[in-house]
Amino acid sequence: MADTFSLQRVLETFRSSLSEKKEVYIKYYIAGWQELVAFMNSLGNVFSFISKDVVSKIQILENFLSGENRSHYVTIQSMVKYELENDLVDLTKRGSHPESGCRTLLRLHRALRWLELFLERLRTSTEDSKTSVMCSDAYNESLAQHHPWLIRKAVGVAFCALPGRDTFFDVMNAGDHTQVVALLGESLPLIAEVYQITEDLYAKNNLLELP
Ligand code: 1Q0
Repeated sequence: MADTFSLQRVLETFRSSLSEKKEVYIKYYIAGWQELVAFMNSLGNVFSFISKDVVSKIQILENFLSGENRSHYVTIQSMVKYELENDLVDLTKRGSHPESGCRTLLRLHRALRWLELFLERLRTSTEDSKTSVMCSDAYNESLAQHHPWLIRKAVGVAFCALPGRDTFFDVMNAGDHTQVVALLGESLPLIAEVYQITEDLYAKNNLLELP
């Protein structure tokens, strides 16, 4: 991972995460998240409670990727099959498998929806649009439904500390505004596709509400 964030790299990792058979490689999926965490860290300490949570979830998945059962953790599809067949998922309440790959990835999956909604707002925004508003609208439509009141409050405070739209465009390192908007237009269908494949897989296996 290089020190400066680039939207292009995020795009590339998500592109690499899709196999020919439209399965999702966990390795690249979490690499995409690592890029986003680096970006979030560059925004300041207000966001560290968020990035810490993402980092710990990435770590859980990395441990599976390098552990003795790693051959089952190549794609999200193989992980779901393996964990379900071997009763490795707490399905209704937290029990002996509080940190399964399935429930951990579900948290990132829900956050990916937030990202998709936020980036779509950013793409279609105008000069006087406020990032804090775009962020919180996207949040209320997605992740907020899964968060208790206290976290929603803390997230609301963090949103107020977001830099403005121009800064966002600059840190994406993808050229001038028109180029960023074009790249966003290219990235979003990919992110949406990865999201939808995961969503369908989780829905089919009744995993969307894992504790
Ligand atoms: C740039 C602004 C960042 C705004 C992030 C918005 C989402 C906030 C969510 C914060 C929740 C964090 C506190 C922990 C919550 C956990 O309880 C919760 C559930 O886990 P568990 O184990 O308790 O059941 N965790 C989650 O829901 C995961 C949350 C992940 C949030 C990930 C946000 C990632 C943001 C990335 C940077 C965005 C860059 C945007 C533009 C970049 C251009 C490509």
